[in-house]
Amino acid sequence: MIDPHQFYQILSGQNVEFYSGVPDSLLKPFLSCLYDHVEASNHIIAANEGAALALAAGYHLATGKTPLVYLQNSGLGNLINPLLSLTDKNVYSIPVLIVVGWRGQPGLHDEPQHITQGKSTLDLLDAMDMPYKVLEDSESEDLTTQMADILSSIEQNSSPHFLVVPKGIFKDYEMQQSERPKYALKREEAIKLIVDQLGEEDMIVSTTGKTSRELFEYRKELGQPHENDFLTVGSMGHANQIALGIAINKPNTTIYCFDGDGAVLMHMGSLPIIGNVQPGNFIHIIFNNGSHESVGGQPTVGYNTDFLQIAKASGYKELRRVITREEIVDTLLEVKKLNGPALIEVMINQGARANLGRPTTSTHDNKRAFMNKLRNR
Ligand SMILES: Cc1ncc(C[n+]2csc(CCOP(=O)(O)OP(=O)(O)O)c2C)c(N)n1
Repeated sequence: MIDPHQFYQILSGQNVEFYSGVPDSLLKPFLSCLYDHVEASNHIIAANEGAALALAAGYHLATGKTPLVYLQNSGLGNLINPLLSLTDKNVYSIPVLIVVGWRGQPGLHDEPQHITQGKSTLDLLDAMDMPYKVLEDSESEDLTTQMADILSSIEQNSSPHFLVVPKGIFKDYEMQQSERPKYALKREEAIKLIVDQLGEEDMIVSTTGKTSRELFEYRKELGQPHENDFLTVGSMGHANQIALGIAINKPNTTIYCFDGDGAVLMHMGSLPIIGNVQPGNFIHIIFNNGSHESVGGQPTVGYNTDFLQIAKASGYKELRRVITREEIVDTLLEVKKLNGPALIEVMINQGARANLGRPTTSTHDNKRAFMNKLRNR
């Protein structure tokens, strides 16, 4: 296995000094190491993968140097626009090393949202005429030579080059800087409290990552079916627009969107769309733990972002920020009687159970049950 600190030292020894990306669980050891060793102005966790590449392009324009962009292969869709219309050799020809975590690699078991993405990752790179190398477990000397070859080819061609990282390549890395709890609850406790306040007719669209997993497990614990919940297992950042599409077309049903701060930041332009459509039956709940908790806890700018002011300026009608159990319960009971769109920001700590499971029903069953429940309303 590759020591992430050694990998970082190899890169910095070859003048890679600027890093930007959206975190991925497969890259977690390397990203934790960057978080510990790179000063904040040279490591920017971006809103989405395309934004990370644009930031990196700006760095190159300002310095002439080669930046590194990192992402999970789920983020290739967000990356491709600036990849092909900004950094591509036929446009501005910007040198950049792009490190991609390879979820859903053929032959390895993974969740449904990673299957097609994983199968087509290398084909997509081929189709876009992008040079790539699949990172192999190598000794440090070997790795130094490999990275030197890749970086010199990037500089010679002045264009992007991918490094695809399979599962389990990096050794563990213990992050030195760790978050201290600031708030009363973790996400799972807050989700349980909120679900307890909802009625049999209320429907939920939950965001990507552990939010959906915790919601699924809570229904199981309660002995309830999963038919009220649409679990957005992939498509990070889009849960609130799925919820909006439902809210517009089922005006007699209250639609709750359980969102994450990282997910909202990823496609924040969606908030003014909700505010302008003005669905009275839409209650948007952001679980703000200031991090991409589901993929390793890398920080977002969530704790420093005033989501309430943004939602207000976007046209939301009701705005609440809650921290304690009592505030959550009282606010839910109050807001469900009002006309939306409403935003409730739940300020929470990082953290999740180590034994948290994954949905055991299929995505197809989830969709069918959810649609059946909505029918005839
Ligand atoms: C487009 C895209 N980029 C990255 C990922 C990997 N990913 C899955 S969950 C997640 C973090 C989500 O953060 P947030 O919305 O704040 O929720 P939290 O995990 O903190 O509850 C990331 C980065 C993804 N699934 N899709």
